[in-house]
Amino acid sequence: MSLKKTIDRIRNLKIQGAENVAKEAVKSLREVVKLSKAKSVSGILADIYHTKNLLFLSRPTEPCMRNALNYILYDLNYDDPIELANAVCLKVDDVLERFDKNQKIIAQIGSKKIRNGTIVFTHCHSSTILEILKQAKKQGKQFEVHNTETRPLYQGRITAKEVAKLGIPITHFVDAAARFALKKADLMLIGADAITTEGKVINKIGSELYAEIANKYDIPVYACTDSWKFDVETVFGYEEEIEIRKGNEIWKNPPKGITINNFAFEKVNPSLITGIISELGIYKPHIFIQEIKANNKWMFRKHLF
Ligand code: RUB
Repeated sequence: MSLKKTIDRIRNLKIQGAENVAKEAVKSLREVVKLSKAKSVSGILADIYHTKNLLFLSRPTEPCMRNALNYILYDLNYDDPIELANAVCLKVDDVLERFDKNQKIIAQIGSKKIRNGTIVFTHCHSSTILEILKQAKKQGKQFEVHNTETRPLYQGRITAKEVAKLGIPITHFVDAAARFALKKADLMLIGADAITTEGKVINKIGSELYAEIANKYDIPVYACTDSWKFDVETVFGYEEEIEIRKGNEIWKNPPKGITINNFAFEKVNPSLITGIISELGIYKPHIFIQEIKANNKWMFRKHLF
């Protein structure tokens, strides 16, 4: 797929979910490097940095994509243009393998939270949550899923279809009925788009509201995520309103005089989160941040920003 097409598809949410966005972005960088007409190291690097900047802008709320691209760019010290291009392609393969491997680890850990008879509540569409459910099913567990439609773009329908395809019973609720969906649930599992430096989980709008309801009913809440969702740049602060999308996603032609707020994401307070499940294990949000810092030192290199 061309870089332009990938960028359009990320912007229009045809490619959605943090890990899918990151994977498609790195594949796109590989394509640019393979097709680059540059004959010198500086020429290829210029193509790489230009591509990276365009991809960063395609969905600025996705640190997983930024981390994946930064990882590829970090320590690229080559004098030969062919060696440089090959190194980028190998690093892309590394990153793709890493995401798949980590999702399998997260699925192993997360599936332990599901027992026979468990009702899992989830919101939006997360490839990580899907992998956990798939793993629990593979282990022969009999359980059910409750999920929300996730207006305005109905990513919950993607989840519902994929869960049903796995042969797991699923009950689908409108967003406003989440209290009913949660009341009978035993476990809330959500994905994450970002983890802030304060340990807040950023995920689809509604996530904090549902976590509050889950807390009220003593239902454990786990955010399930690759550690590369950590957003180093929150060091510089993250606005309260994250990714405000076009109003016409909610109401195509509203009468004059109506303001539409279409917030795509929200922060979930760490106090509402029982644990963050990642490839590093299960940790309370503040410990998770310490683990990320210890395991991903390259992320903190200033030149990457
Ligand atoms: C998707 C969403 C997902 C996270 C995690 O929002 O909020 O829960 O991205 O997904 P959108 P994954 O549809 O707006 O991208 O676990 O696949 O990374």
